[in-house]
Amino acid sequence: MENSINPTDNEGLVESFPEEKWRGDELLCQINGFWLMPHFIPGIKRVLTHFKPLPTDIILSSFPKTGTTWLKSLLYSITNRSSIHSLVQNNPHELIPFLEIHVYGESKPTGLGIPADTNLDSPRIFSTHIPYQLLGTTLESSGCRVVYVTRNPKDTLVSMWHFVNRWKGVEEEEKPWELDEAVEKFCDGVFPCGPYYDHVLGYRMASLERPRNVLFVTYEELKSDAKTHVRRLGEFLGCPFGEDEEEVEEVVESCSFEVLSGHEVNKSEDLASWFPVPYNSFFRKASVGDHKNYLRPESIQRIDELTREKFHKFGFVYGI
Ligand code: PAP
Repeated sequence: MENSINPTDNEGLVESFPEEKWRGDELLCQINGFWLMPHFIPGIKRVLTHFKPLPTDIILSSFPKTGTTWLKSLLYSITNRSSIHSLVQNNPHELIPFLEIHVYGESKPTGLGIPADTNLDSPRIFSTHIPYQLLGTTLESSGCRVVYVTRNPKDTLVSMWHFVNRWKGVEEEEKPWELDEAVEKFCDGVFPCGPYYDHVLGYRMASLERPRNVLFVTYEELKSDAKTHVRRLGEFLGCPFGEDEEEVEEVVESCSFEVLSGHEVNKSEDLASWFPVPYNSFFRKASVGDHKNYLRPESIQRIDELTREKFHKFGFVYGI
């Protein structure tokens, strides 16, 4: 789909898009059917205007809270096997920059800034939460490889709810985000980068149409058989593992929640350099099905109905 953001509208046009409250009085802006956080819109616009991927680039795409941090550590380790120890000193988000934040974000007014300390040897790896419906034209233009990770909608919602309640302003001053409000907004699609279902389907369709360029992986399949999927990622990224299982095991182990969340850098209460949230908020529980400990049966039923309507009806039997 062509994106309808006028390339000359680089700054200050947030007001011209529909707005809606998603958490207390906080607003999201709707662009091409997706609800985006106003703070990130200038960066997103710059990505859509300026970013020209190289054919060798790897783009990790995801809806928030579906496994981005995990996949960052995996993609980094798979493509930089001799530097796997970097994960001990660096939060995965600082090894792989977000396009719309670290590369083209607010602090990079020219839209061309790549942080000097970012490891951007070829292949360059970037991440993004931008929906395929907005970024697809850019991605297709270069033949770069895209890895998309998704996660059960209920676990994604619960993970986001916890995460938002760790944001600096929310934790210290504002009222906590109520879970029922989060459910309501998730189902309405008025959720950062939402609707979740459209985000997932955009990349899923792309992976079906262009399987050599877009790999679709789920959090749950990675959890249940990480070794198989790490091998699959290696093949897809053009750096396959040999017969030796040890290398695969080392990658899986080094990127496991248990190991990663134990590093001082990831246990830190310090605020991340790019967003006012502590580094340790990217590592909470990492379990499949945790929503059952939080969501009311009526909420589960409501989301499951939506999942059937949005996914199952169209042949994607996932998410319940
Ligand atoms: P982001 O979109 O803000 O970057 P993202 O990394 O996608 O967040 O999601 C965080 C979730 O991944 C957390 O899930 P939880 O709230 O259900 O616990 C976090 O615990 C989980 N996570 C982080 N690192 C790993 C890992 N190495 N393995 C598995 N899950 C992980």
